[in-house]
Amino acid sequence: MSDQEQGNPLSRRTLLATSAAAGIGLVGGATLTSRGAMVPTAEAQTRPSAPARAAVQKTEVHPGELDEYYVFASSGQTGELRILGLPSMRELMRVPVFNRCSATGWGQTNESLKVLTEGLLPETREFLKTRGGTYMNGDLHHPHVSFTEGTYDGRYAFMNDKANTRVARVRLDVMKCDKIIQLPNQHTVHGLRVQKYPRTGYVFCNGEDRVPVPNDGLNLTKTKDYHAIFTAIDGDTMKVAWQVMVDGNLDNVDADYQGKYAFATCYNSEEGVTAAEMTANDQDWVVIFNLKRIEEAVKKGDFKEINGVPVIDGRKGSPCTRYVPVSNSPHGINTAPDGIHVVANGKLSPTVTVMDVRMFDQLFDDKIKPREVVVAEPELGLGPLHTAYDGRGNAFTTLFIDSQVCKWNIDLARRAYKGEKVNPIVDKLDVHYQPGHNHTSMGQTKEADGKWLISLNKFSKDRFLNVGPLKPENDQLIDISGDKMKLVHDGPSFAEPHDATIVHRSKINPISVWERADPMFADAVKQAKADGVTLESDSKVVRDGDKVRIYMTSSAPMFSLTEFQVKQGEHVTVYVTNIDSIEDLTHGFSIVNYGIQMEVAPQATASVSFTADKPGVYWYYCSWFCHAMHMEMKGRMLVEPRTA
Ligand code: RUQ
Ligand code: CUA
Repeated sequence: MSDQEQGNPLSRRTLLATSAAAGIGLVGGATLTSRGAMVPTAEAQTRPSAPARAAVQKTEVHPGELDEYYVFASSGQTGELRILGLPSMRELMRVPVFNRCSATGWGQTNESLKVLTEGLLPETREFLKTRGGTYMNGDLHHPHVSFTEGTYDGRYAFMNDKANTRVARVRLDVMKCDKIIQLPNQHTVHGLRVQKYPRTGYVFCNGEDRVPVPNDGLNLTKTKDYHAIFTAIDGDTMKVAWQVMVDGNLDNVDADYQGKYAFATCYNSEEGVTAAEMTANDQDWVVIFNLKRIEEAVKKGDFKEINGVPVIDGRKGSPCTRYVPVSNSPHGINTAPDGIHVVANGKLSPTVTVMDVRMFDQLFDDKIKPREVVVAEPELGLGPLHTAYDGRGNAFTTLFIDSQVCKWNIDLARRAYKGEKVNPIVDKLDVHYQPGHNHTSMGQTKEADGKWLISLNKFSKDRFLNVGPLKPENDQLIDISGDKMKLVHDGPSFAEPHDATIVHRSKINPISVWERADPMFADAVKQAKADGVTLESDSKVVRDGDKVRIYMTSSAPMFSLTEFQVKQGEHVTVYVTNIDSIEDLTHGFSIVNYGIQMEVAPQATASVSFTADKPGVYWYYCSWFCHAMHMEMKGRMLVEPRTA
């Protein structure tokens, strides 16, 4: 670290040079004391930093202060969505999505099981019958917030599950997942992005692996007949709108700001099944999808219906797609906030390929050749994976192998591509270590504000106290408000913050207390009505064959039922309605030795079903700290033994 970075206004070297030139004791706003130490003058202490020094924004968020941005971060193989505050990088919340969660009961409550199971494919449902009915794992890579007219509208976040080919939606008013669907015909969902204009609209989902379509076991080894599928989901209904079969496979995806195109990188144009086969060619491609032509083809019936959804043939020669050759195995693809440039990141090539979306119309009209949409291809360093933008014409590309972020200028890159002798690289910064995704504040929208960049680094190695062989990863916060990037914060994180979206807090407006009419627990309301029960006021045990429904309320520090009795073997459903309406007064419901646990936030109803197969006395208790008498907030479930 230089003296300047450590806080000295001038380094010794600068001092020697300038004082020699000036020959006086007052140099650059600093006074030389009798002992030769530099003391900054008052003027130097207050005036803006010298151009050589990066501007530093305030990162400390003092106790009681709020962050300026939400970060919606993925968690990879953990399967949840995480919400951080930026610039503090404090973790604010974890939203269970594809995982199971002990704290909230996600994967156990009826409300969450409905979300986790209703969108599964019929064959998956069959397959999971003997496996608890739901998947236990998910691999959440890419969370993206819904758009209206090129910027975030705060309605939803959409995200993929690479492990089990699912797409989830999280409601941003309550920060809970309300829909999950599994995609037919496709094997894995990797890249996921949403339509930016006029609104979301479509959620674009890349099928990464190639498999037989349909994948019914009739073809196992004829790999030339495997296919990768691109899916567009309707974000409002969470149903598949259409699919496109492509050549090669699909890695990452993005969309334009005009609402006309989506585009995806492909790293296996060879259509191989081993790494050697997949990387044999010098070139792969970017596939461009023409949304209007696809919609027309669907309207005209120009598709095959496979597993209940329209599948369009978008392989080479199709009017719906174009294939733009780029270097072998590109990875991320990112649209710039200028609405013009799209960058495909080289991964195995030290270059990124810049395309101009304004030329895509001509490409689809066959007026130009695919490579003519390429307007720049700067060489940035080793392992370019993802690119983010500051809204001032600069791009920031992660270099996985070099462990750096490279800041470069799009216009300079275009000029260099035309043969001008200019260097598009503006700055490089070491990150620690091996960055994957990076993100700028509002940088995936038209409102990119160029203030912050986070680099999601896959390895932390020596940056934190050693916690054993499994290390955290490292999310680094970088100030990009100045010419030079400035690293300001290291943030350890558990597996695996693949991707993140930085959203200004003005775009997000969550509520603090549930609406009683919320669809999340509409089934409970309906059942209660059928049982003649008012959830907010009644405590009741309803018997219905071998089913028992227990209705109770919670109000700090009491459950309305301090005991209920069931018979061994009965199928029990417990409904708890939290009638406290004070913000932040969440109760929990846990039954000892029955493995039951759920969260009930203010004004919510939550329910859980189980078979009372163990006779005896089982205490249930409130598991979310709610009151000075929280420990006493409990009751007994009495399970009467079965009589022969
Ligand atoms: S990918 S490290 Cu799953 Cu987003 Cu690029
Ligand atoms: Cu109610 Cu703790």
